Amino acid sequence: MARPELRTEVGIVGAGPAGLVLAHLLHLEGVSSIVLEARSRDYVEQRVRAGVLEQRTADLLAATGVGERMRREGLVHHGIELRVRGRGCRIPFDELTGQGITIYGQQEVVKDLIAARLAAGGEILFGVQDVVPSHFDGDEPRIRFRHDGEEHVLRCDFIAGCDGFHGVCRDAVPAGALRFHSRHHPFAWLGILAAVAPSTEELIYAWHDRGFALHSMRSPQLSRLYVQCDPHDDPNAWPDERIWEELRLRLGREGWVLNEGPVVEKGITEMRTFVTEPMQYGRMFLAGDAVHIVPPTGAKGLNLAVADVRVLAEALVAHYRKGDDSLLAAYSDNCLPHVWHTQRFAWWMTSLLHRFPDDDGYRAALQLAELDYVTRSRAAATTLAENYVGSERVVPL
Ligand code: RFL
Ligand code: PHB
Repeated sequence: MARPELRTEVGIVGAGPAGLVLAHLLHLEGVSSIVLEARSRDYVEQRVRAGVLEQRTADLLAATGVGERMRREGLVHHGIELRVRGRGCRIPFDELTGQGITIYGQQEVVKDLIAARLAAGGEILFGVQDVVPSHFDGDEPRIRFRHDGEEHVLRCDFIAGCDGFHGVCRDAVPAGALRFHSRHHPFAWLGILAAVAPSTEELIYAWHDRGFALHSMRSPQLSRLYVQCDPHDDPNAWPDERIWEELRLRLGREGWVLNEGPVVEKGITEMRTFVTEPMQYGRMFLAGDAVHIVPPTGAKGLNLAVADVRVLAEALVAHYRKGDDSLLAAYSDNCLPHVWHTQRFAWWMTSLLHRFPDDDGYRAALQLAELDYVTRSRAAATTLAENYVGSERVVPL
């Protein structure tokens, strides 16, 4: 039996960083929304993903009242180390750019945003099924879905498709209206979360003959580490001892000891590059991983999702406050320059640091020369630093 219809101004699909930040920003400006999320609250609050917040992202969370725990528990870093065949070189972000990054798990950001939305009386429906957005080519978009075994229809003025790469909103747009750019990389990351104090104060990105490795962290008691692996590898082929051995080899530096401890989470992440153009169709606006994926080497996905929804929130607020739809019409054009700049940086970091299976030695030699240049030249180091910490949003020329 169909239940009474629900109504809101902006129907948001997905309670990841994009959907939750959008709902929060709209609420602060008096625009109503309902968030529909396929997973349970517990699941989205435990999903281990990103860890690096650009200064702009951290500043936005703080300025909009959801940064209190991040300020207390987040780790502010002022640089990273590039470690090449056992030699380390620090890229001092603060000295080169005056900015830093904050290490704070994506799931912590998600927890803080959910708590803030619910405390403010916001509606997030978890565990919804069979979400079908429709009628967004006209003035009365709808989202059909099932919740607790009942059919519902959410009527709204606009739909925000924030449902990630595997969501339904992008695919609901008529065939041919969007263009896709997609690349698969010939490697993947095996990531672990280990209950042990990090062996480093700042992140270490390592180039090694055996492949890339990354030492990150989540807290003074929790290390997050990655090794480059084959995209077809079975995680079972990577028992803990093999992972630690690769990490010791790839991250190794004389006099430096890698702390090892119980592995509490393990997973393989494929490396994908993906961009959708345009990012809108009628009254459907797509944001975050639903429209673009960057390989994780530049630590940008979450930050890019937040950058999109800032533009979208401003455009929706202009519609409701001033009856001005010009920013909505220009949403995609206003986002894409920043999306492509971010793609370029993530591609550059990825190409610089990974071993390519078909390399006959030429690519590795170029990578080593480039890494040498980045560590010798202040200009080259600044290029890395200013992209990593995240510039102001790149706007159309
Ligand atoms: P999300 O986080 O995927 O959220 C989408 C939400 O939509 C829900 N959903 C649906 N809901 C209703 N109906 C449906 N049909 C639905 N289909 C899906 C999903 O359950 C989910 O809750 O996308 P969003 O919000 O765009 O956020 C993007 C980020 O999650 C992503 O870009 C980052 O995690 C990428 N990333 C990193 N980004 C950074 O900025 N810094 C990093 O250090 C960083 N490290 C990483 C990363 C991603 C990684 N993995 C696992 C892909 C490290 C890794 C290993
Ligand atoms: C992480 O902490 O999970 C992390 C850090 C840096 C990256 C990617 C992931 O480039």
